[in-house]
Amino acid sequence: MAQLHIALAGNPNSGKTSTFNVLTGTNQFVGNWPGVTVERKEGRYKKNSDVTIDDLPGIYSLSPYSPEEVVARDYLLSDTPDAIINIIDGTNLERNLYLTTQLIETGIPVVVAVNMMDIVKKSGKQINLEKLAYALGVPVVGVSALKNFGIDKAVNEAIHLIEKGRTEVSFPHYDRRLEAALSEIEEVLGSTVLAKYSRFYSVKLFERDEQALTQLDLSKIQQKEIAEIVQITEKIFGDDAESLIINERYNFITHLTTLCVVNGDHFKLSLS
Ligand code: BGO
Repeated sequence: MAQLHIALAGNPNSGKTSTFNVLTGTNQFVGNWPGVTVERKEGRYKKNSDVTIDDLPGIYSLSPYSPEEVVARDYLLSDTPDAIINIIDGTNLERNLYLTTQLIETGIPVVVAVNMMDIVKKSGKQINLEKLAYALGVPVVGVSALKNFGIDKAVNEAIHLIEKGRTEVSFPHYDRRLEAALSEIEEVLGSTVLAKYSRFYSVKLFERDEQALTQLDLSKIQQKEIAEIVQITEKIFGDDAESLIINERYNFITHLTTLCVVNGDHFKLSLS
């Protein structure tokens, strides 16, 4: 079997380091990402040396606003791991799912590992992982890095996704007027980007992301057409493009959590 690369991605404090340590034990290499003083950690999976685990820096978003975000994004879009395990803090789902929506948009196979399940269970909160998986369109596994449960299952899910190969990827779905604009941008991009990255770049170009604009080296005509699409959509929504995407991500996440989470208090109330 060829060496498989699985990246761990997540917010700071989501439990990435703890997960990485459980997966790799002492089998770790620590260095820096090229050109920046951001720590880079890589290790072999203890239970299968054909699998390399790359620990990405803790990030909240894939915008190019911090060295950590730039490093993570460059790695995902150029070195491209075979799969991503997205570690999210189950006690703080809403905030953590913001990055999840962006990771899924990279087109790289994603497994979501909902960490801190030991705390979630004690709190009485219930997260319906099956529903979450269905609504996100990716496998979701409940884990606790502290108690070492579920983590191997997350890796096995990732390996399974890699072996299965690319099937139709479903992305978080936004307001239909925004979706129409994103499809138009994808059309303008055509073969400028690999098909698997076209959703990611259409969203980034909609946001007027400087790094995406520089990287893609678009023709003047493409730039003009995309600028027009963005301006028209901003007029329709009466909001600027970047805020619009942020709002739509949060609308999607609110819908998800309403569907998948029952808080301990609500549960008790409904019984009384
Ligand atoms: C401290 N369950 C519980 N209960 N805690 C967890 C779990 C889990 O599944 N996973 C991680 N933690 P990192 P990033 C700490 O360090 O892996 C805890 O940033 C403390 N430290 O032990 O570092 C983990 O790499 C003193 O907690 O996250 C750590 O993503 C008191 O979550 C924290 C209490 O995990 C962050 C906790 C001196």
